[in-house]
Amino acid sequence: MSRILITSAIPYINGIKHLGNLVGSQLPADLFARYMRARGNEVLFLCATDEHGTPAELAAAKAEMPVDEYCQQMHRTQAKLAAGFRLSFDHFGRSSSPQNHRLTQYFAGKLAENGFIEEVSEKQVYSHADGRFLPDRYIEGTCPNCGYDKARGDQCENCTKQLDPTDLIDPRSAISGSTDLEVRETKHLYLRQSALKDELDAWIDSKSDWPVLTTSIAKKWLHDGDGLRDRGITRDLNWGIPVKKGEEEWPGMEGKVFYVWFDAPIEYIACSAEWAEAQGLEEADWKRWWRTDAGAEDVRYVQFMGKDNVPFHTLSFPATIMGSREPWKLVDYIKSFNYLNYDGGQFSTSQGRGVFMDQALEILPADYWRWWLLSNAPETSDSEFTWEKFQGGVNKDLADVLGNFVSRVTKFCRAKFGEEIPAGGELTEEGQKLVADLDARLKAYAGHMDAIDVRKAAAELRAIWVAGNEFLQTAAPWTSFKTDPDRAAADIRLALNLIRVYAVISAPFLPDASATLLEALRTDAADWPEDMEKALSMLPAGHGFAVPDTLFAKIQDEDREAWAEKFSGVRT
Ligand code: B3M
Ligand code: ZN
Repeated sequence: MSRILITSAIPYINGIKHLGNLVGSQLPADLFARYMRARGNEVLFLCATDEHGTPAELAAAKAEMPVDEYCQQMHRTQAKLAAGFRLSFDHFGRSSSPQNHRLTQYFAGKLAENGFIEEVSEKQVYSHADGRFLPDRYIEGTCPNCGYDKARGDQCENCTKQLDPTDLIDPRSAISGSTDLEVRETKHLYLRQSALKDELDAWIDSKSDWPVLTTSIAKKWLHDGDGLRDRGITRDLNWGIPVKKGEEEWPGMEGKVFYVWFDAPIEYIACSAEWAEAQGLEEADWKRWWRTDAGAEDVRYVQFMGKDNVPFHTLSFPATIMGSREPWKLVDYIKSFNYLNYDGGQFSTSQGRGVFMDQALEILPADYWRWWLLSNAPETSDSEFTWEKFQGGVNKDLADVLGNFVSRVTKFCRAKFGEEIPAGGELTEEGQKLVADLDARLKAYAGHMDAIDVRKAAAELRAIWVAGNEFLQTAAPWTSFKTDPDRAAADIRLALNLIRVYAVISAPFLPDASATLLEALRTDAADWPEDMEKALSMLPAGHGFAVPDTLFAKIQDEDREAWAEKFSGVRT
């Protein structure tokens, strides 16, 4: 048994997330967490809402609510949707928690103590039309790196380059569109990441097993001239974590808060403190996940995120940890994702384009979405959601293959032998072949899951379902029943047992279907099948079952067309 710490990138508070966000971090993280638990490991799976910064401020203003109330309400909404998608977080925290205030200020203090913070007089953009300093995200312009004309002052969405607002060509206010901007002087704190460059370089070099997507982005910003320049970690905003040096005031920093990207990853740690408190546990209980001097040396820490988040997780956050010169755990493996596109364009929160988590659950249960999204996860390249592909995937894999197998087996048994596992006969030759085939395939499946190769794992799982159908086709118990009912009974006994195995191994993808199947089989034996032959004889003759309702309904053409139409515009 190992101990696995899993974090998903924490979603911004500024509204309900779309399916592209979901498949890029929280959903695959959940898949992995469920799998690791099923394999008997001790798992701590954390996520939270990212509540600071201008996105929160902007969204609250739009909703005409005080920002703290807005965050509280939206946190509840996001938590409810996460539960709807069966995301099995051990804790869903908030980056605005007192725990994160304390830890963020603590890290800033340690970094200052160790000489990794510099106080800099900075030029900041003031907008006359808006009557205020403009935070980075409130400034738009052309990216100096790739020429994209809607780059934001903090990052170019198109080429992922981290930017400062003054880097933008032809800058304008995102609030008013005004170009009447003036640069004024103000003091800010900078994190001296550049002083940690060699350490970061060596650390990333030591991660030879990381996905290419992760290391290529990290290396690019590490070696790309100014990629690792020192970055401002304070902002002139009202909402956020007040700038302090540990528990002490920080002279000259009155009225300023930490930059959202400084405190957001620290929330991974703070979230475990929130979890411990919610569970009535002690400080030592969360520190054993995070401090290598407090029991975390054998923890494997895995992070999930979209590719635009990689620079912050491979450079800025590790720099924060390293610069503390304290034994906090660094990430062991970063699984990053490309983008999922929507029907010929991009999913977009700001433009309301695509399908959002609440809307998805209104039209179909979570398992349908989980399966399609995960089996089409944008791993090696961007992938695309279209209603045709979605309909095709759901109908073929879930209805025609898995659902059909369950239905045929349970209904045939009920008709010929009654609603219990039939007695008689012994493992047939086809049955033996199936056992051997499944044994090999399950190993391949587990290998892909261990490696977090999501699409490959889904493909192997589908192949395992297909193997069941093929067995049924060759064994043809409906034929053998007429001449050799014992033989038919043995094959059906195996097939019914296979449904239990399907329920167990499919649970990380399809938690609800898995529960339905186990209930129909009247068992809670959900141990991972270590020995396939044993696993396939777990339910003995005479064990009762019920024919479950249709596991997965097919998506009809009318539905597909109606949904395509409904989601073709923008959300208001
Ligand atoms: N909230 C961006 C995002 O949701 C950001 C991630 C923070 S992870 C510490 O994609
Ligand atoms: Zn760019």
